[in-house]
Amino acid sequence: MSTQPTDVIVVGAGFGGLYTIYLLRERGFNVKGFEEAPEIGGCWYWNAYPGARVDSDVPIYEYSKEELWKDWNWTEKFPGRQELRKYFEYVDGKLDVKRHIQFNSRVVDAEFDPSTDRWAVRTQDGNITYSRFMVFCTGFAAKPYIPSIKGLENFKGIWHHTARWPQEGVELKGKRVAVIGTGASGVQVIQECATEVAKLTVFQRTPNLALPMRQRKITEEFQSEQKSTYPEKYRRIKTTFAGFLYHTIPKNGADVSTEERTAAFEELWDEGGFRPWLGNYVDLFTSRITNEHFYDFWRDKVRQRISDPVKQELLAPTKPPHPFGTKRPCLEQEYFEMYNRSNVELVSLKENPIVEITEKAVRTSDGVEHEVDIIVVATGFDAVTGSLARINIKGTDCRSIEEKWAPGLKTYMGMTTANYPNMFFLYGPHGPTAFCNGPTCCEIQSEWIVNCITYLRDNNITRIEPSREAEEEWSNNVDKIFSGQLFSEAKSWYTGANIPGKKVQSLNFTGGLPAYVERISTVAKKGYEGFILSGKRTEFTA
Ligand code: NA7
Repeated sequence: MSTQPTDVIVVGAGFGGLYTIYLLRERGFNVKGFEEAPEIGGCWYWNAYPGARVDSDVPIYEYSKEELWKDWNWTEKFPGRQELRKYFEYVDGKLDVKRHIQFNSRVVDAEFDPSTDRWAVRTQDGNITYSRFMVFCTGFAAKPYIPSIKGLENFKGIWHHTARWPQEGVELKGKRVAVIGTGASGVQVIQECATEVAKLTVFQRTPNLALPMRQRKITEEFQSEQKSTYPEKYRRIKTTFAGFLYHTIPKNGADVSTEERTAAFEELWDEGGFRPWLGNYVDLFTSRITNEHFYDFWRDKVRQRISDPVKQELLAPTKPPHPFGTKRPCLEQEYFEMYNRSNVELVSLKENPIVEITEKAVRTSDGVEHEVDIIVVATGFDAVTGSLARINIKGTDCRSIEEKWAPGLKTYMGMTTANYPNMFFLYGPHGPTAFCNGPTCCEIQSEWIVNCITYLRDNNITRIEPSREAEEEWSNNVDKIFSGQLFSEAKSWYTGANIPGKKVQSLNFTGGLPAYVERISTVAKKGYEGFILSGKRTEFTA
């Protein structure tokens, strides 16, 4: 058992965790990191499934610090997992953060001691570490969701959830493969393996309104030429709705002529990536008219790529399955063309749900036994809150965070929650998380949190927590913005509706990054308005 207290414990070693550790160390704090995985990379370690790739393009899916982009070059506009993992190693070579992290160490519980204003944090090996502050950088997708499908445990072939795919891979070539789920993970697996497997059976519940990735190779020369523009780009992405390099079109799509709208949609489509989603008309998420116009445009584009009319209707239905973009679209590379292959079968679970998995097959309600060798379970995550709720974090009222949030999510600015003093989290509940490029969101929140902890140290304050009123106001604000949008019409991880029994609500701040940054900056400038600060003037260890 460790008794030596530290200043700050950081949980998680992905984008957020590494940057937070680095900033804290540079400010002179004694920092200790815990990471469940044996290596750095966060979600890029865990999601080892075939075809895993980021949906943000170069140069925005990386740190904006010059030391880290100056000599680093990517090979593709949308980098794949292997390259991302090399990038994390490169970052560590520059920032030297690994040495602060204890790997293979899952944090299982944490308890706040009001008599010392410290957290006692226990890892699965039973060791306890004491710390003044705790920062959870556990991401939004740390708790995989595996639905209870009758008989899955009896399957004699190989099956894995995409986020627990073996690091050494699984040979799919020549095999009969089933993919359950067509979210971002399912789509990537499908388009990656369809050309090499003997047979691919896709079990789809809801079609993915996927957008063209427009992937391409990028050379070092090209990137060298571009690098003088990076500082301005990194400044600009923090001013856009979702941390990308484009703003929304500052007009209502519902108000413009059909010709103007179609021309705008064509331009968005040609550019591809997330631009048709996050750089579309400003009323895309609030106006059903604009949303349906774009859905019709998307459907007609996609249908041209699918030869079988039955598959056309299943993959790009006449009527939208949900408003476009209210469930996360993913980026695809010839995903729809894969369904023109004779070895790819599409099973619609809406008509024929899975009733059982037998020793060698997936049986659907029409009695068909789909015999397979491998099942890819691409059914997503208990997202956003699940990453924290799976840890037994006890606050001042002895309730776990899971218990606190069960009736309704409450946070202050998506980084703190009442009754959990000295605890911060980033890229999680009530933050801009689901609508913000990951590294951008992590940098913004991480800098805010480290500035806050520095302020506390410099003012000999040993305890901070949001007031109930501040938490209530922020949470109501999140709900209010959300209620004026179309997001509640989709059953997705954005709202918790993908998990049976989970309360359906907005898990994310959907007001856009500029509004978020404005608010958190104002709170800091006003001496951390909305927080209760108290001090015992105990020394920090640093
Ligand atoms: P997602 O996007 O939550 O997708 C999960 C998929 O699994 C989705 O198609 C679901 O259908 C399907 N699903 C879930 N439960 C079932 C059951 N019981 N039966 C059949 N199909 C099911 O997870 P991903 O891992 O793809 O992506 C998560 C995020 O990670 C992604 O958005 C990126 O930000 C990175 P449904 O749509 O609910 O009908």
